[in-house]
Amino acid sequence: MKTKLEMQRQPLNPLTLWYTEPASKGKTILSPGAFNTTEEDNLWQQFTLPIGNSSMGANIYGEISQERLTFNQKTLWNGGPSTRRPNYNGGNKPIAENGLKMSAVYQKVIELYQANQNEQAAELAQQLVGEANGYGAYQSWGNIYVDFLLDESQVENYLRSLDLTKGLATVSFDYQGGTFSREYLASYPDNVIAFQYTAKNGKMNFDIRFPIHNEEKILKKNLGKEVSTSVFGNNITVSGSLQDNQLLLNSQLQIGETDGKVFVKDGETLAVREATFVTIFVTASTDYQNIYPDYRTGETSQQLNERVAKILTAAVKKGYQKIKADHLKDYQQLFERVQLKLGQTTAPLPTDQLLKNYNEGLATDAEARQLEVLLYQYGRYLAIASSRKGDLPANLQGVWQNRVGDAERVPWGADFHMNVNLQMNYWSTYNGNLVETAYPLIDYLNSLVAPGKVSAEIYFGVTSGFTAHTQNTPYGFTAPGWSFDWGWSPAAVPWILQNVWEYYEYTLDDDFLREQIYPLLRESVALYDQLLIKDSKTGRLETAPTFSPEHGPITAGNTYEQSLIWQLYQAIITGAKVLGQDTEKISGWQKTQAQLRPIEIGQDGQIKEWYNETTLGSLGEKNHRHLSHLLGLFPGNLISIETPELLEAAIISLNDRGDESTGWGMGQLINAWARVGDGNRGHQLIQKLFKDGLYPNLWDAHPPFQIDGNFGYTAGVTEMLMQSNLGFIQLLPALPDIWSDGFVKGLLARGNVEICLTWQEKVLIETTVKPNIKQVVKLRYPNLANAKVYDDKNQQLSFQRINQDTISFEGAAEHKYRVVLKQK
Ligand code: FUC
Repeated sequence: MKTKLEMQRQPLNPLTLWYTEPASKGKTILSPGAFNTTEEDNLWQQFTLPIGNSSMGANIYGEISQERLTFNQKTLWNGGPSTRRPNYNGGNKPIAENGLKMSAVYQKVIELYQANQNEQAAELAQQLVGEANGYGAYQSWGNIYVDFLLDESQVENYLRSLDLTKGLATVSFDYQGGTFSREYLASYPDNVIAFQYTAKNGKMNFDIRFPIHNEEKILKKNLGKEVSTSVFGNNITVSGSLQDNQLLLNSQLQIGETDGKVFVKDGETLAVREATFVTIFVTASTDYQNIYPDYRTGETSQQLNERVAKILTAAVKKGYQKIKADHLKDYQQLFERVQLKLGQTTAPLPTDQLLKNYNEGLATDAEARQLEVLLYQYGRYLAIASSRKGDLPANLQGVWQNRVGDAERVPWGADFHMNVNLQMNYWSTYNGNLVETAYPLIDYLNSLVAPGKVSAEIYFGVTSGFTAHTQNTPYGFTAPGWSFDWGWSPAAVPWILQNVWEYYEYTLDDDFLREQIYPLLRESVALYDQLLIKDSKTGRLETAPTFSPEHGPITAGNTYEQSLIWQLYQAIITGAKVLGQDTEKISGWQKTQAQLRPIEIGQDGQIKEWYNETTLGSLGEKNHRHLSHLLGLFPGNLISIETPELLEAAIISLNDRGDESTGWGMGQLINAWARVGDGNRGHQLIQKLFKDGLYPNLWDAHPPFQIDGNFGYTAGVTEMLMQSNLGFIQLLPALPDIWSDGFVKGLLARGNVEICLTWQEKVLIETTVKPNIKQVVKLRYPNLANAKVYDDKNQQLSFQRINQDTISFEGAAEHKYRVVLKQK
């Protein structure tokens, strides 16, 4: 295959991922990862390009002769209620292995801790587990194959791309004097995946199939699908159910406008002949509904079929061009809010080559910046493509998943992991100015309350409040896993509620707070009001048993839980004051919060992860990937530039953890170092992430592929440029030397304030501030008191000087204020 790309093509938009070979020709880098990752899985995770509208996803291989797309629909999950599991109860196990009621085990553990019998308490705590039966896993739906019988040796100028400015994937090449182009999009407004194929100076002949994914002898385990395919007219319909839980599924593919001949080739295949243009539409759904305890819409297979057919018919009628126009409008109004310029170029290099050059130190500065900006915006693209209103949140792989089977084949079941991963998926949501993509998370959390109350009652013996732990699913699995060592993590709920609370912090939407957020906080606080116990030595409040995610000893109280519980009370106290609700409870909550055991500094000056830790390394593992004791630094605000002693200790702890980690671990480190204010260290970690945690398609590698690191990176870059967690907005708080000149537009700060920054030679020149709501805006930057502030009419505005670095002024809604530090 010859490529004359540089000569023939226009320079591509710098926010495009592009390649000069189909995915199957890619040379894999990094290790494939665990979970029996096959060579095929590895190619998929490293080279295919994802499109998605949140509820559906597809990965495009861009093959010449046999085009292939893997297809997903986010609700296609095994597990949960099933005729095979009439007693499915969210994984909860009312009676422990030792024959005691679970809540009695919990009580006994507390008593043992209070009697200082710590070892016995920790041993007994191991009984606090749930059961795996019914956990399930997210299932790949199937593949779409388009068989063009082409002689690949005659192809020239091959290009495969994903344009982040438009949310469009393309494949194009020249063949025997003609040019063949394929364009793919996933539309949120029309709920379809749409293809447009065109041929110039040539004709297209192909067969198209949509087989469901049922490989790997899954049928024997009853983890497969039972489906039938009907091909009629210009439509392929696959309908049936999952063997494991009888979830109904229905997917339909239809050929729309074309000048070619369309006919049914066989019971699985449609044929298209002699076409110069063809449009194809795909949509799918299941009878899943996120309502406890049945999790089904109640539809019959026929009704589901009608619902899916209706969406498809409307799309075909609307046509590709209108669907594309509406897709662009919908996508771009979100994507275009943020612009980042770090001096990047538009390199004439495919993305895999650019990444290679970056990692080998061969990229020019401008090329390196191009890749950094591309990855930044890719995180925003992936959020829009995997998390829209009306849907489940982005799972461990967003919406993209190519495997079938149980959680031994599907990495971690591609579930909702709440001991860091689901949180990280939403770290870049708000400051990246994509608040709309948070709705699925907030809805999902609300859906965990009903099953989570059952878990709270079974495990803690309480009658109010809800809980959930490390892992959960769309079927209300809220039990603590099936092994304490990774499963137990009740503080996962206060932690994820921090992401939910941030919705309010960033939007200041009181109505939304009242209806969607405050009731959730209340349910969580109701639990902690009952769980907190007094530590006999310090007289402080703590919970037991506690476990720092996947690390170290089981103890009564640890920094992870204490920091998160503190944050939870902080949120409810603020929320109650804003809404004027529960005012009689506020002082009690304040008292509780003040009595929580605080963060402690150890003998080496480190933040202690456990209260019985002495020196660094006296407990736990060296370089453990979880930074659970530093959540007060990021995403919390218990450790900050305003608590210099704790900050110093956090730096010691961060250095002790080191820079080697999994993809998401490096993502978290970037954010943590940004909060420290060390931009150069942040950039060092960015380079590490590019080298050890990124595939050629710029997906994050655990390995295998896990999407959290993508979002973690995007959040981290924003935190380097702007932070707003301390009651004021810090401008360029952690700028690396290498980003000496730049511009960023549209970051969102807490308080619903949009920020635009211009800097040169590492010095802030000008800031534009646009409050979306009237408020006092507080800004911080070295010597900001020397700045001049101008309003919309270019009139100089007087401001309050809080100190030499901090100023504030009254901002009117939707007005723009320019803060000028230095003349350009
Ligand atoms: C957490 C991490 C693992 C992995 C899994 C999905 O449990 O400790 O590294 O990312 O989530």
